[in-house]
Amino acid sequence: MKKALITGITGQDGSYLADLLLDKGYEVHGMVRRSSTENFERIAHITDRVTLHQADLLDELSLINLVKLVRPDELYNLAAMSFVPTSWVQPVLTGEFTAIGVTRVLEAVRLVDPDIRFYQASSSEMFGKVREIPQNEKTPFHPRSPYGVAKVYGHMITVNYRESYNIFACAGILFNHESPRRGREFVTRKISDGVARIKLGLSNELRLGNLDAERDWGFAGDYVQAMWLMLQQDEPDDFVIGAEKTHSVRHFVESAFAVADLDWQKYVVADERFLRPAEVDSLIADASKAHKELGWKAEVSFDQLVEMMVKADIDRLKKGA
Ligand code: NAP
Ligand code: G4F
Repeated sequence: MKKALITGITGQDGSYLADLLLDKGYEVHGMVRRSSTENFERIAHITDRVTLHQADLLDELSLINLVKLVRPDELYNLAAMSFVPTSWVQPVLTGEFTAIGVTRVLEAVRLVDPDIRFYQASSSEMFGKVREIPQNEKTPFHPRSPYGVAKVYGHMITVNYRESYNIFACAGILFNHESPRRGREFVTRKISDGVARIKLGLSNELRLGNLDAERDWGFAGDYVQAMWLMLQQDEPDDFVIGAEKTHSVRHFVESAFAVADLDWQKYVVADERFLRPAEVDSLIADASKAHKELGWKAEVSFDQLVEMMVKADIDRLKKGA
């Protein structure tokens, strides 16, 4: 039985990846940080099938001890401060988690067992003010937020540990991926939750920022498959993972309100508080390398994703959750 260790198991991707690895027969271990209240909502359905351990991206010794204790075959580093607007409010902490945290995890791998296969959650935010359309593995980076800058560091240190120490380290450059388990502050979930509240009479407006921004959105359940595939290859490498279609936030809004038979223009209010100091205007992936070498492609379409998220939020709110 193969053993996997997931940092960030309580997050959206960590929970889908744990589901996938359990289905594949892995022994799954998850790293969680200490909190005064438990935050296991997304993994509630599998807490009896995974082993959770406390450690923190800020604490090197806790990471070394964790890797020593678990001795995984594969380590998926998904933990990070992942919300772009917060990265302007807490730029130093974002760097500690999302940039230096990657080095701390890699050091734990190098010191304890350099044969552990390592996955780093890199991001399309690294492309930022894009230098070419669509974006592939060779597109230069131009991040537009402290989060994007931190992810560039995490990406390059992963490449560097592969080149310096021959560690099987891969980085997946993932474009935006969403689901009913997405954090409610991210725009897609904010919209699906907002539509559900309006539909059920719990709210009468949805306040949003830049409706013109364009993202390449896919379903998180599809994207964790790509993470696993990267660690099953003969050689470590980096891959762009995306749906290869871009849509504006406005189009997501229109589609989500349409699922609930509502006219979005009656409810959406422009709110400057949600504008960013510097914006990533438009992202679209060229995932041809992943198609060719991993045999991966996005299965869930944009329309299916929007419908899945809106219906899940309506069902959840009807149950009073
Ligand atoms: P998420 O839902 O925000 O989950 C982040 C996870 O990191 C949570 O489990 C969180 O734990 C954990 N974490 C944060 N700081 C930590 C620390 N100091 N020590 C230990 N754990 C810590 O993010 P996601 O959407 O699943 O994304 C997973 C990864 O992929 C992130 O690195 C993100 O930056 C990256 N990424 C995401 C996307 C996307 O579209 N979703 C695209 C590209 C890259 P708590 O539950 O305790 O907060
Ligand atoms: O949903 P978002 O907050 O995601 P963003 O900034 O693209 O980042 C996500 O995807 C990255 C991959 O490219 C990940 F690395 C990162 O961890 C995260 O998962 O915002 C998407 C777009 C932005 O252009 C934003 O300006 O939606 C626009 N937007 C408009 N109104 C809003 C809002 N975003 C949020 N969060 N809230 C709004 O009210």
